[in-house]
Amino acid sequence: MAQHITEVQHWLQNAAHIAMLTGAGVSAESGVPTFRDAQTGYWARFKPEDLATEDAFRRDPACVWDWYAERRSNLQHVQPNPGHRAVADFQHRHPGRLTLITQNVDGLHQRAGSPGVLALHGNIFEDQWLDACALARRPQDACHVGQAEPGRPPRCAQCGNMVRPAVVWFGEMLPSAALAAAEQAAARCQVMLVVGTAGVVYPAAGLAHRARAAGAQVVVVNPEPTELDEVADAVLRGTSARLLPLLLD
Ligand code: BJW
Repeated sequence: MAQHITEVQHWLQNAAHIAMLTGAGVSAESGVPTFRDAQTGYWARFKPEDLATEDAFRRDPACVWDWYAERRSNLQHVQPNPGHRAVADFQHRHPGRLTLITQNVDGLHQRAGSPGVLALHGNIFEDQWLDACALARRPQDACHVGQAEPGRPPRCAQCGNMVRPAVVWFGEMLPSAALAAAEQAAARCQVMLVVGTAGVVYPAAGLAHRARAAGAQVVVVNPEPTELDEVADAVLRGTSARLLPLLLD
């Protein structure tokens, strides 16, 4: 392992461009639950098809809204950890050298100070219309979230449409600009760090395959085995709060 770390540090030192794909594990040491941990993960307690699909929201908007409201509220009390901070520090010391791609919606990378985060699965603190708004004229027009009433998610104060969290649910397209930029970074990097993700959700996980196919060294950082270990040139078993400060020193 120590030898592996030294080798990966060497790859990173020599890489003109690094891409990093992060997942829920990066925020675990901040106290944010992951999705697939067998004991504490969200999907150990809830079914994804009841909470993370558009169908689920249309069936029971209050239940889905409340779940997101609780997660938003819990996130107010957590802080970025040394893993998030090591990435942000590296990006500030080496401007433009590391493209940060995250599946996380928790905003912790941004709060740690990372610039230009490519948030593939959206942002839990933002809202969007459930259906297209007839009053919106430009794509950047935002909805005006009204007051939530007990048992009912809020509606847009302007057009009356239902409002939902601006995250990417199963079966939905990822934000096209962020995905295109992530694919470009995967295709041009010399090293891709895959940190704190089980590597089972696509198209995000496909970025590691893409980087490998383009000749990059792929490095998995995770305390547990992942679906992407077989694509990796090196697998570092450990937590991100411990290993990222060592790798990105
Ligand atoms: C630590 C740690 C520590 C713990 N340090 N590590 C190709 C093949 C098969 C299926 C598909 C495919 N292409 C598309 C699909 C379908 C689907 C999919 O991937 N399904 C698979 C699950 C089977 N994908 C989609 O639907 C995507 N959309 C799409 O493809 O659109 C195209 C299209 C649309 C319509 C028609 C046709 C095409 C959208 C996926 C959206 C995922 N959304 C969620 C919810 C977001 C909102 C929310 O937060 O509520 O995103 S699901 C959930 O999983 C969340 C996460 O971002 C995502 C990934 O999870 P992640 O980050 O890997 O977390 P965990 O919990 O799984 O893993 C944590 C890891 O951390 C573990 O490995 C731990 O060991 C580790 N760890 N402590 C470091 N301290």
